[in-house]
Amino acid sequence: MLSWLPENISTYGADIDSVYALIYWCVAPWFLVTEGLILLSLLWFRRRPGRRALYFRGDTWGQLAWILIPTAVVLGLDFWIDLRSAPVWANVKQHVPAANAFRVQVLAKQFNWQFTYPGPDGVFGTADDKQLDNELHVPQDRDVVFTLESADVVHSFFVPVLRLKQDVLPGRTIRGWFNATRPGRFELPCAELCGFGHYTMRGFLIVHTPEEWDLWTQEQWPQAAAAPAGGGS
Ligand SMILES: [Cu+2]
Repeated sequence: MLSWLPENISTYGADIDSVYALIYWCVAPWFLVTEGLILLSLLWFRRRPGRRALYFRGDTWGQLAWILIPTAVVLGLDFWIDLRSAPVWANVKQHVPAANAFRVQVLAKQFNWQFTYPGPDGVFGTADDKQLDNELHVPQDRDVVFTLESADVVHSFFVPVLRLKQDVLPGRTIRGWFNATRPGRFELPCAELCGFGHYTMRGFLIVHTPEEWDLWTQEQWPQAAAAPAGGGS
């Protein structure tokens, strides 16, 4: 079921997929039934000699039932989806990340992603900040808190394997979080048509195991390598 979805490597991805599946199973049978009825009606009630079309005013309960019952079913399914998706949405939007969360700033611009890392002191706007284009390095199994800003137009921060997509709006700072559960290198495209070079606006999320993470931070901040391992938070 839904096997065409990309792999999921985020802590909240399975919940989002379950909402997808619920919507899929609500919509797919309904689609087949309605399209089937339309096709059947086309054949069954097609024009034939001596057969006149009838006009239904819909003023008997028997006729109204054709409208009211499907409406009730659709509303019921809608509320079911709302009920199931509200806690998932709340977790993605209102989760308070762990105290040891890794923080990174994202600046979207025509046409690349610029990531700013706070360095070993964990504070932005200091001398050990580091900027990388199109490479978002994060530790595995740790909350990552990011802020999204745009230097020009609307972009969209999209990481399919995290089930994460968020528009980036000029003039606003939008906060988000994720927690990646598997190491690897994953695509991070811009999902909003943002200009002529939109198709080239593509970065990568690189999730490191704890050992790789220590190595990577030592490479990036060799002057801090003497400090306790696991820095860069
Ligand atoms: Cu873009």
